[in-house]
Amino acid sequence: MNFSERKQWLEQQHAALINRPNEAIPSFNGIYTRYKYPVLTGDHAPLTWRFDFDEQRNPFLMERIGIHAAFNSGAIYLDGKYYLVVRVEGNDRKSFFAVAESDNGIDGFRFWAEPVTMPESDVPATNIYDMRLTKHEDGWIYGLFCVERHDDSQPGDLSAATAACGIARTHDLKTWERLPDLVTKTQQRNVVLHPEFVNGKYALYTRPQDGFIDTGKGGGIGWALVDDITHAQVTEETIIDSRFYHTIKEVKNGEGPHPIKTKQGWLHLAHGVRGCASGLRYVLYMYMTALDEPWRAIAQPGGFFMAPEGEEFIGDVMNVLFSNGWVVNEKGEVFIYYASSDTRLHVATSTVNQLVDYCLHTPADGLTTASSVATIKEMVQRNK
Ligand code: M1P
Repeated sequence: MNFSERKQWLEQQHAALINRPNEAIPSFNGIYTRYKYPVLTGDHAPLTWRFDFDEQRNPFLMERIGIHAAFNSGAIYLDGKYYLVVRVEGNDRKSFFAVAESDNGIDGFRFWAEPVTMPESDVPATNIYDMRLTKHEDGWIYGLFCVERHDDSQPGDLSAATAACGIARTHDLKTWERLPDLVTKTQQRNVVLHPEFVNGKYALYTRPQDGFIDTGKGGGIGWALVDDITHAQVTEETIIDSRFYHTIKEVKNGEGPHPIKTKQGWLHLAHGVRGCASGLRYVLYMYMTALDEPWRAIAQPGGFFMAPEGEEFIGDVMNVLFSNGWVVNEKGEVFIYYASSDTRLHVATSTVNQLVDYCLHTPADGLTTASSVATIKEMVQRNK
């Protein structure tokens, strides 16, 4: 193939991928519907990000910048369109944010022409990722994300890192105002802004952690109120969703996107992590909190809501499902954007009514085998 033939071939391949219709997979569990294809992968990244199309500079028309993953995405539904702020990762292991949009939320996602330029805070970051989008009642759209820097207190350890919560806000997903990072006593990842003021304050779901990977004494998902989002500081933090021995969230957990408001309470999506012989296993779970007290749990369905299946097991970091984005449209349909194995992004669809029913009627984890067996037997009895 000469240069122009190869260019045409690349464009055809890319167009076939990004125009591929998605297909619903009939749902056996009746709780949500999975889809055949991921909504985004690294290969969906525009060719102009990856190839220099000048024949003089790139006579072999080789890829100059590799993009290997598109995953953990913030999501927002605005004026009838589905927007994702995607964590895109280059072959150089740097994550960055890029916006993609779709008319129907299940296929046809297109990246905007250029990635997001996120302004730096006072101390520049090495890596930023996992944005949670919140359209807050103060009128701004906030993006809270993880800011990773080398831990310079350990100069001899090249893997020593710190995680903090970066905060930025926008009205159009194009121009971002960067605010100072959240000030907290511990490291933080998976911090999420609640969409409403609570007692006149901004409210955060937090995830205190002693180390960059290890949560240590951090007991689970926390709750904190903040007076001023432009100088956000956590002074008091209460654990509202704890980790437990021999559960899907034994090692750690973290809030997903901000909760969805329903008549019956706030619907929460989170991830839980346990350790096993093959490493850490990340699954998604749900819980519900009271409408007037979003920190008070009213339903804690036992076990995982979604776990890796098929190709979802495989990728850069195996055996991981992670979600930091979901949206609800005016029909009450819920679009859950979940990533598999830190590599690709999928959608699952459900409805607010189904998810509330799931939360209110799935038995809680009784924390022992005896309790699980008794729960099954109760249902068998009722079914007789
Ligand atoms: O690699 C799995 C996930 O690990 C981290 O999540 P957590 O802080 O809960 O362990 C994050 O780096 C996340 O991006 C990643 O998907």
